[in-house]
Amino acid sequence: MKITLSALAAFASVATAHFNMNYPAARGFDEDKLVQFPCGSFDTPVSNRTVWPISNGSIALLMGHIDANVEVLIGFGNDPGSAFNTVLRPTCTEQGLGNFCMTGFSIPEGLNITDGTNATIQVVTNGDPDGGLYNCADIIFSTSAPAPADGVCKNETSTKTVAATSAKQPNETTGTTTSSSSTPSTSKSAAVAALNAGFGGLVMAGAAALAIVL
Ligand SMILES: [Cu+2]
Repeated sequence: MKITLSALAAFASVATAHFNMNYPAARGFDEDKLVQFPCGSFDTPVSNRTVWPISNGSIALLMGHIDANVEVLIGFGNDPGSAFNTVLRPTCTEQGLGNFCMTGFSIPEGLNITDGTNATIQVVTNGDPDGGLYNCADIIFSTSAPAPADGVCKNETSTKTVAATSAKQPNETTGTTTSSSSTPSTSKSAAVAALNAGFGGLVMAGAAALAIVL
């Protein structure tokens, strides 16, 4: 894998983080406890929720692995606990260090989500080398939610997204270390089904979901 100078520069600036969730604001961040399901050791929702739209929402991450499988889930209510049962974005593979902006999130129809509904977004990436890494953000839905400020949700020029290299969830990339209790079975099967539907078995040759241990 070729690493460019700009990628190295980005690497230097984010060298200590697995990944950060910058927008909506993460519930909290502890690098050493990011492996703890469901929210990287932050089990209690915050009171200052980010106002987030029901359609066309965006999520800004800061990636510290040169290659990561990323999945976005959501749990509805004031405190979903670990019930992140709805897949907002099936697993994709992100490549490149630094800023990663995901856009176009819309809440599936039929869930009765209205202005004022609370929820928590969970972003899962694969660990280094196995298990998962978790960041959560508490939100309140509003059809008049402001867009993130300029520059908050952006991509490095080297960032790209490709079809997932595995039909499994990011936290079970190796398929051996995830206990059945660590992930709701409903979201797991939904994610796999969505993956199979969305990518039709497409396999990226040689992309071995390389996770650099930082
Ligand atoms: Cu890491």
